[in-house]
Amino acid sequence: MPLENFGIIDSTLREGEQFAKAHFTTAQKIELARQLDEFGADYLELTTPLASDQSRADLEAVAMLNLKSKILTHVRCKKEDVKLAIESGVDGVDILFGTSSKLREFSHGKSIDEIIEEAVEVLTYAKAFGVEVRFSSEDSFRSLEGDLLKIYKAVDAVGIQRIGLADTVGIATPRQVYALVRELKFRVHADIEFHGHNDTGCAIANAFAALEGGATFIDTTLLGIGERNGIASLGGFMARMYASLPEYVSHKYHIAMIPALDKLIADMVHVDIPFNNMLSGETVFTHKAGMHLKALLNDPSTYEIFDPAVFGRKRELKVGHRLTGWHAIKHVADQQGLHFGEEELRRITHHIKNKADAGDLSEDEVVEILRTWMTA
Ligand code: HCA
Ligand code: CU
Repeated sequence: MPLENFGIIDSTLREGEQFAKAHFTTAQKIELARQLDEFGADYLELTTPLASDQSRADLEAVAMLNLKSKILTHVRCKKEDVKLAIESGVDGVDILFGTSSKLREFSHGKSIDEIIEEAVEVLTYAKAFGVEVRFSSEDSFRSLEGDLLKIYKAVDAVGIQRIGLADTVGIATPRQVYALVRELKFRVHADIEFHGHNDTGCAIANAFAALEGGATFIDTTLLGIGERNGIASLGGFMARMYASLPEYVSHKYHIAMIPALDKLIADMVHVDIPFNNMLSGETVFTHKAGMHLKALLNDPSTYEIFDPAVFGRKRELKVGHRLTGWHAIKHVADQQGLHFGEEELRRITHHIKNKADAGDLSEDEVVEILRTWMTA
């Protein structure tokens, strides 16, 4: 399956609002919508207008911005929800129904045939308004495959735009996602969307596997915020896709915006960007071990799949520690205009390693050692 032609449905303003620490003001929602639009998100999904009066007003305000990103809202499979969504001015509705045995037993108590009957009725109703319609089965990966396929075939026959698979509890593995999407791809005409939670750290891998299986839309949020530990992050997913399809991704999306977008959301929800966060984490372009530094100084692609400059970041070399090597020390010395022979550099490096056994040295301290050595 070709991976090109995938699109982003960013749900920072819906799934992201379900993050424990999120509470967006109207101004923040507008700011996020504008920034995500500038980034190039194909769709933005917002909280249902039924959530609260302010949610409804905010949805209307964002829908009125006339962004390039299409505006979706996420509603229950009910006509009154669809009606209110459409009155709010959205381009499409994302309709959700729980299909797993757990949700059927403990949440809405409906049989598969009842789900199909209601879904077909509501989807037909929504479609008649001329908006885009998506149907998704909550907790798809703990639903029986036969049930899912039966439901999807029935809703596909209505002629909707997208069918969604949701790994609501983050239990799916990449192989399972690939297999289910592929199976579905043979049976439905609608585009396939994947929404995956990150409870076991598989959200991005699962999203990628969904695309390999033939899905074309992936749900993301900034920094991955959402229920519990969230879903696939926009930045992480872009890192994955840029590694696979650099031209397509950099042409379609403003990937240089990712670190700033991550910072924007981190500030809004009062968290730090995790140190290891793809593309925007503090240490993700920092290299340390002597062997890495040596090769990297010859050619950065030895230990980097991305040029940090593409994301407005800088490569950092950490040299003042016991894992350092003489090539790295030579690099620092050369930058200072201090030139030593190899034997001497090896002795200096040995000295620095000994000192650093007691704790890392700053670059200034390394420079100081080099200067003193020169004049000694
Ligand atoms: C929710 C559930 C959901 C829906 C996903 C979807 C999930 O919080 O309402 O509509 O595709 O993870 O199942 O986010
Ligand atoms: Cu979710």
